[in-house]
Amino acid sequence: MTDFFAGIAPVTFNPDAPADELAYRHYNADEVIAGKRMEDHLRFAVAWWHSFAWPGGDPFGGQTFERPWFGETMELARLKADVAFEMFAILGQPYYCWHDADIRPEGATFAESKRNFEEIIDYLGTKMEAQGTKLLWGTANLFSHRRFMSGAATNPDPDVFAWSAATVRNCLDATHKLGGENYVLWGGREGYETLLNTDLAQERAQAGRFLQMVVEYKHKIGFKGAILIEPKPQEPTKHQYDYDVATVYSFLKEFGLETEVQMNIEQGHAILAGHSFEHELAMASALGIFGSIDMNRNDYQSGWDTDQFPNNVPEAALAYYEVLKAGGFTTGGTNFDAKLRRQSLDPKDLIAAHAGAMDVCARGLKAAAAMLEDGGLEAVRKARYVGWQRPEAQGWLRSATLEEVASPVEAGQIDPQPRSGGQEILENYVNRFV
Ligand code: XLS
Ligand code: NI
Ligand code: NI
Repeated sequence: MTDFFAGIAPVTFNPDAPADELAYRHYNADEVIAGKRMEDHLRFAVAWWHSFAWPGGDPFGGQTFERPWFGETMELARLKADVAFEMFAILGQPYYCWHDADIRPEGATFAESKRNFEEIIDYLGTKMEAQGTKLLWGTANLFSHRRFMSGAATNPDPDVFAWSAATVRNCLDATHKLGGENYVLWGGREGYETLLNTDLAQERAQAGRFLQMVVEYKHKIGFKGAILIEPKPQEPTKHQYDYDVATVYSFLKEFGLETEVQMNIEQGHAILAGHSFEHELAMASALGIFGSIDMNRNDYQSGWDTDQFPNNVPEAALAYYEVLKAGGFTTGGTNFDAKLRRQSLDPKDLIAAHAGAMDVCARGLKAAAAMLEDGGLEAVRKARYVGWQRPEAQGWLRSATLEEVASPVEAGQIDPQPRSGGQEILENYVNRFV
């Protein structure tokens, strides 16, 4: 037992807790919403990197956090794990996620990094078993080290492609070993800064082959979890290949992977791409590739990935509305890929951030479930498309030619009459639930 969270009791559901007390005021793990326990709907996960590895730097200043486990030794890596699992015990969330680089010190050689990693994986395995915390997903950090500065799978240098393959293989093995439910690939530096030195077609082909190999390997080792791609339009590179859900889908189609790979959609990335979160969720669901979410928002004024904890209930409600409409999570969940603000120094800030975010999601989920049950939005949506029930209109979508569809118009039988979209009425409707 470390003393990092000394004096902080486990957070429990208590809607009447005094204002200054850490408590869940909305997240009640066992409460049944739309036929399922809240915990099983939301499937919360803590992200190791932001909470335990990030030192609090920004482009103008370095470390603000002073954590006793900072440093590149195995002993400190184990201390970091001890503290992480103490936080999991306080929060009681069922899952967590890691990158290899978050949990193990980098070695001088590939072999040394691998040894460090495998040792820590066993350490985590013991802790997971003792505590019952599960791995939502594992992933490889193929973007921080300078060897990845020009990309991982899309690097002009095939040696970096090979290094990346070896790294993903180890991370997939480890995820499998720990019973992880998904494996994520976020295209960290899979993109480019300038076309002046970039062969875009070559790099896309490399990325496609790489992903095929990952999927082949997943089947070879019998990993039953989902392979998830996490789209992001820019940052760190100016043009990321995995721009948004629609872009990734066309990429998957090109490489024959659209039934093998699903999406991990991050709210902040959706915003960077000029979309709303719910747009990206609805798009993934429409394309049959919805998987999981990273529930961290961006600031609407600054155009980068600020990775803030969610605190906007109406936004969360619209997001979970799409999640529920998509049938809810299967292997996926709600990962807080979110970091504290760099002035939030105290251990208590870490707990408050997660507990508050879980409450925001819980309120969003409850509102979403209530809207679905009420059926108001779905009834209006259905009525709006009712014309397509006409047999003639259905035929147009099946086999009619352009001239056949045109003929009733030519014959003066069709004269479209505009109808109100009723957006404000629907916005008022949503407002009743949030
Ligand atoms: C960065 C991404 C990253 C992924 C995991 O913007 O969100 O944190 O979730 O590599
Ligand atoms: Ni992100
Ligand atoms: Ni993310």
